[in-house]
Amino acid sequence: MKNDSVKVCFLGLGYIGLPTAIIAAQSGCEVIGVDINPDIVAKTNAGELHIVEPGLGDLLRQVVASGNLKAATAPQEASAYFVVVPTPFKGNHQPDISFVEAATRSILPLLKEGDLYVIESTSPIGTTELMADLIYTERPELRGKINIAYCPERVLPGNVIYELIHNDRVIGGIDEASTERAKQFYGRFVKGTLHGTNARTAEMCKLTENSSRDVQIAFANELSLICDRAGINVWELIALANKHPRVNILQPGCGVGGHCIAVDPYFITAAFPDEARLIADARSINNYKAEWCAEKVVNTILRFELDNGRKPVVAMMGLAFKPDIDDLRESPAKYIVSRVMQSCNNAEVLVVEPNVESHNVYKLTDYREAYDRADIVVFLTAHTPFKALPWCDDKVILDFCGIFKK
Ligand code: SAJ
Repeated sequence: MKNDSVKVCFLGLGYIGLPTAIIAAQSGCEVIGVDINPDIVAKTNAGELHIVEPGLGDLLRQVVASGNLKAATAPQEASAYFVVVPTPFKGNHQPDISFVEAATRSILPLLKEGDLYVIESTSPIGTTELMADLIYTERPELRGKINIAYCPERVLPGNVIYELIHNDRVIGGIDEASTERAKQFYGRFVKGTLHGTNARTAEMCKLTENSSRDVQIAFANELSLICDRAGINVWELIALANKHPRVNILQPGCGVGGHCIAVDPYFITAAFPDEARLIADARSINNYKAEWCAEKVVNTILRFELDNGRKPVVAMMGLAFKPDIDDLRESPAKYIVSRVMQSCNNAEVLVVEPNVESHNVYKLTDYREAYDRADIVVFLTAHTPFKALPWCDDKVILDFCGIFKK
């Protein structure tokens, strides 16, 4: 890591912006972290992490104490600006780049010759060129005098510090000088290889990575539906098929959640509806899998009541969108729990999520107590502690995420 100081401004202190700002500060940059939320700014300046990420709290305290990271609600003049704000989609699955645009507009008065401007937010193809047009329209004297690039993040929540430093990065400038300039910056703290390309390819590369995973998960989910009808254990089937040297099938689950894989493919399908058929089908299959799981639970509850003449106790195991995290956003497990709660007043439903202390809608039950009491156990998220629970022949077990596999 180089120690020569450079002043940089990160716009957005969320799940990606904050860790990247911290790592940049640790590499010797003087970092201004900007967020429109004053609570996030206050917490960050107090050295308190507002997200859950192993190991990051200590690093934050170090860079705040050293003075290398300061948070603010408005941007300040710097020599490099990084846009790391959310890009959600609107009701019709059209991407919403209004936060990227607002962040870009906020630095327009500060930009000067020689500056670097980088978008990290997942963005539809053409966003970097669009923002370049915006900058040059408002500040025509800067045309050709600043560097503009797109560099998507690729880190996995839970392993962010390691991946920020060690993952390869794809860096696409609007021209070669911009690519080189951005590569120089990321070279301060990235140990992975920095791959240069153009902005459109870099934008599409990010969308491709997450769409590829979505398509592969959809294949596993489709197999799980077929196997359910065919009376085949899908976990055993996939394990056996994966013994082939060139087959590597992912795992089925109760749907795809989070704010990346369940979102990014729509940035392709919205722009290329005629061509992106497989990508669109994968989205439908993964969305349908959550519906299918909810229906299966509701039907199992009805059958139990018919067979036993009483309401069952049902344990819904897991609310997070993937194993061993506390993140419940866009979680198919949470969706299934709400569907079952709405449809079934003929059951006592116990909701379990060992990674969070409390929930504003559901009263949470300890996972062991819920498992002991339940007539019907529904595994939604493959949290590690669930795997130590004993198999019980006298319970109906709906294992949507492969806790017991055999
Ligand atoms: N899932 C399955 N079966 C699997 C793997 C995952 O059903 O075999 C489900 C998970 O349960 C979860 C969803 O997919 O609901 C997404 O989880 P994930 O672990 O696949 O991905 P994310 O959303 O945590 O992070 C992804 C990563 N992208 C890829 O692996 C291509 C990460 O590298 C990106 O940085 C991140 O999206 C992002 O920010 O875009």
